Amino acid sequence: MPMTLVIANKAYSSWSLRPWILMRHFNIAFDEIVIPLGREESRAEILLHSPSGKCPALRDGGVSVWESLAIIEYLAERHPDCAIWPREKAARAQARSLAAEMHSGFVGLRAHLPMNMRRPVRRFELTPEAAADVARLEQAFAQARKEFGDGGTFLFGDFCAADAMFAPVVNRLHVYDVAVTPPTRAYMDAMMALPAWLAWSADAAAEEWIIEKYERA
Ligand SMILES: N[C@@H](CCC(=O)N[C@@H](CS)C(=O)NCC(=O)O)C(=O)O
Repeated sequence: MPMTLVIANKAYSSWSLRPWILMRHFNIAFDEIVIPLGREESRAEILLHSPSGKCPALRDGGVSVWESLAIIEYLAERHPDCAIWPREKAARAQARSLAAEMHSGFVGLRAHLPMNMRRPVRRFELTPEAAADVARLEQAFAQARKEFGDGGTFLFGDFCAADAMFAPVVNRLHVYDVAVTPPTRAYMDAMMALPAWLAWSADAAAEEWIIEKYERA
């Protein structure tokens, strides 16, 4: 029986995008349940699948996992055949550090520039906190690419869990037309050309739900 991934709106749910793009990219079979946020019944519906009341959540038979990063670790254990984390120890350590940094940080960017897959590209002034986050992102991307990126176009060469964690950031940098260096732009373009990215974007474009608070920026 395939696993079930419970996610929120594809237009807005950055945390949902992370495990989804990873599973799709690695051809890991799953069914999905989309629970649109912002309705009276949203929380009760999510709680049926996720004890935290937040998406994403993964169900694998009797196993239940929530929190995006825990889901990614579960997938890596379940599919040792897929290079979900880089195979090489030093690369893997850095990839895990970056994934954890993304999971717990970049609050200025996340709060100021919500992910919005349908937003037309339009410049939006950054707060100092968001600008500092962008500077750190670019530094982190450049370091990973320099040390470990030789074999491909992603942070550690081939697409891996660290890239999945940064996928929503790529949307933010793109749609808010953030000024970035050419290597960061090349990384963004590689991400946005992935079949899994295009599939998520198409589904997001087809969604009818609009949540005003994510449309203000
Ligand atoms: N730390 C969680 C964050 C999950 C999260 O905040 N999900 C949002 C959607 S992007 C959510 O479910 N919000 C529902 C709510 O807060 O009521 C993770 O990494 O999975």
